[in-house]
Amino acid sequence: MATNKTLTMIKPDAVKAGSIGGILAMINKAGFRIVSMKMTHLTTEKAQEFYSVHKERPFFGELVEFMTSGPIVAAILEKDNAVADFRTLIGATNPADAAPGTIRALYAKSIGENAVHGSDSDENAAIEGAFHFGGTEMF
Ligand code: FUP
Repeated sequence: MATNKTLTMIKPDAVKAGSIGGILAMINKAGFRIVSMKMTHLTTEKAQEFYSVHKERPFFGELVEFMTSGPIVAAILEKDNAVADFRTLIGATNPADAAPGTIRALYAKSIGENAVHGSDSDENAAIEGAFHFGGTEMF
C-alpha cells in the first residue's frame, strides 16, 4: 500500500542561493504538510551512506563533495500520493529536462547541483525519513 510521506532535502546550492523560503512556499502551495524539518550539514560518511546506491557511479565522489559543501534542509512531507506527487513538483533530475514551473526548473543549476531531493519510492521514503529523523521528531 502506498504511504503518504516522502523525504526531501533542500541541497547546498539552493540553501546558499537563499532559496529555502521560495522552495518551502512551493511545497506548501502544492498541498504538502511539513511533518518534520531541520537544517543540518552532512558529514562525508553520512552523505556516502545516504547515496550508497550510487557508490559505483562515476559521479559519486562529486555528489558526496557537493552534498557536504554546505548546510541542507531535510524535511518529511505528507500528502496523498506523496512520493509521486513530489517528484512531479520537483521535475526531472537534470534541470534542462525539468518541466516549466517545477522546483528544479526554477531553482536548479545543473544535473549535479539540482536544488532538491525527493524520495523515489515509498520504501526509500521510509528509509530516508529514518535516516534524518528520530521518533520524537515526527509530528
Ligand atoms: P533523483 O532521484 O532525481 O534525485 O536522481 P538520481 O537518484 O538518479 O540521482 C541522485 C543525485 O545524483 C542527483 F540528484 C544528482 C546526482 N547525479 C549526478 O550528479 N549525475 C548524474 O548523471 C545523475 C545523478
